[in-house]
Amino acid sequence: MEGIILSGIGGFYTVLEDSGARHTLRAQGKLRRQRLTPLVGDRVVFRPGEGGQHGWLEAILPRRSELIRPPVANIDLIGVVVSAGTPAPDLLLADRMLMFARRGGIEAALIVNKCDEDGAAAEAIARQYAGSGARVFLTCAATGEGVDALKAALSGRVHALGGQSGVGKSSLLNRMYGFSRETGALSEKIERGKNTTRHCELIPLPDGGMALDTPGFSLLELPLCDPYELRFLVPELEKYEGECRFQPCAHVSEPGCAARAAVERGEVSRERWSRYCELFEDMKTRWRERYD
Ligand SMILES: Nc1nc2c(ncn2[C@@H]2O[C@H](COP(=O)(O)OP(=O)(O)OP(=O)(O)O)[C@@H](O)[C@H]2O)c(=O)[nH]1
Ligand SMILES: [Mg+2]
Ligand SMILES: [Zn+2]
Repeated sequence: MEGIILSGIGGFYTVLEDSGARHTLRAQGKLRRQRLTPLVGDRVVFRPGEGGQHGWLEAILPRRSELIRPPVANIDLIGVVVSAGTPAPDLLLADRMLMFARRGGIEAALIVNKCDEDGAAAEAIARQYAGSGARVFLTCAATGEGVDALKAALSGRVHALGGQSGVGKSSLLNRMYGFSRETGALSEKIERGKNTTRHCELIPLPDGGMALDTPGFSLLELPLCDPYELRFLVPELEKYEGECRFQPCAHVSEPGCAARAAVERGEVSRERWSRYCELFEDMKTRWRERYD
């Protein structure tokens, strides 16, 4: 039989069969020995259990896409959620997530939530990302503002919301789809670890799409690569490929850099560019030390 993994908790996977039936499965030892970790969103081949017993997950079908954080397979679109108020937006994290998505060929959207807390900050973030290739949405899960436009863009697609804890991922899903997923104030999450989403969960929607709620995170390291490859993951900079005096040009501090000139003219966001430079320098160090 074939189905899709909706969730995986403590080694037990809930799989939705195409007919609508749900099954509880464990991964066969074969998969573990091959170090194949099933991900939420995976299409799998399985043998159902009998008499109240769990069944066995036998094979993972080829993935259309794959992300590490959040750990999900086969999504069409990742919504990178940041808050315009609290928690203070970690835009370096958002940039890394966008780079991951681009590397994996997954469409990305930037969702600036909690616009009610600081409208001016929300607008400023939106401006930074205007050339990023990600569609930008300004939302307020508390009042519902901007949520319809987001819902329309996600309609019929397999989409995950990811980002820091407390930015309102679960709240946005509740608002868009009438779910009652647990949400909680940041202070509760930090102090008592309460009301936080702990597992990735895929939720089929009536419009044929699927929504994924994922746990918040704050650490994300880009996979090791030649630092000169990073420039292809930043659409604003990639636009100037081949126009710089030196080739290849990292668009960091080279003289005669066309991308850098565009930053000076105000055509490329200076904030986005400086964060890219930071990521480039980090990667340069990791690349140099890769055999240590
Ligand atoms: N003012 C305001 N508060 C919001 C908004 N959206 C969510 N919140 C609140 O922010 C807190 C965190 O929301 P959650 O939906 O739990 O955040 P999350 O991103 O799912 O967090 P994790 O599950 O820990 O990753 C809750 O107290 C929400 O009520 C918003 O647009 N405006
Ligand atoms: Mg949540
Ligand atoms: Zn350049």
